[in-house]
Amino acid sequence: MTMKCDILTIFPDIFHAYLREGMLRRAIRNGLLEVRVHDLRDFTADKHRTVDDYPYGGGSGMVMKPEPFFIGVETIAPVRSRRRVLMMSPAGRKFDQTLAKELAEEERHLVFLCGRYEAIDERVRIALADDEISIGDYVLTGGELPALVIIDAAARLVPGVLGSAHSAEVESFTWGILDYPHYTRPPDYRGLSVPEVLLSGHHRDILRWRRKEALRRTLRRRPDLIESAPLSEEDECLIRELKEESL
Ligand code: 9D3
Repeated sequence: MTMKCDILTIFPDIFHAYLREGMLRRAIRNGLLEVRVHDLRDFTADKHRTVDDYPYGGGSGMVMKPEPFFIGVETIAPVRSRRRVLMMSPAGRKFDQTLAKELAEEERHLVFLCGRYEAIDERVRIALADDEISIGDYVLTGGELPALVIIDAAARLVPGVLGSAHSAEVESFTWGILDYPHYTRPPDYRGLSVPEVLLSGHHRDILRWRRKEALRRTLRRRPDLIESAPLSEEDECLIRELKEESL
């Protein structure tokens, strides 16, 4: 299964550098990910290739015109049933791992609409967008980084993109909780030692230690995640231990 992405933006160059490196580059080379970046100005009709205009009703800031988005989407993905239009917007649904998984499994072309300036004309949201997505409660200068964040998070979940032994197994281990602490050589660095259990070679003890440390971190830093994480009987037992040790 290939993930197919089309991006509409006034800054196409932003995408190319990131997509040329690392795991996404490999995914593209292996045909597991297709990304086409389109310049929104190519879908304007006037001499100045205008993409923004003054807001009706007044106020500060410019608004992105609807026409380039409509013409762009209808040109690059003309059949409605074969596309899913994702509008990048600070007012959208908060992006999370569940949505990343859903997009990784999407059969339709994913069309990312990236805005700049103050806003995108409301008719784009009403008549063109299927989803409106935010990556979090902080203010960016446009939708390009959000589109890259979403593509990055979803693409690594496409089967074959991550090394296959790695992906499913390891991620189900820590799904919904924080990761355990990791160490590599040397065993002592500037007096900071690697926990003995990791050098012991006792695989069951190591698994138990990792799970407990992951739960410890989660209880300390993100207790909200514990509520919704899928926890086993053994996890509940480890949590009781941690609470007796007062974390
Ligand atoms: C007070 C009005 N501002 C909304 C918070 C206007 C505004 C600021 C920044 C409108 C758009 C932007 C640019 N941001 C995005 O396009 C964006 C975004 C973001 O800023 N944060 C998190 N997710 C996203 S998705 C698109």
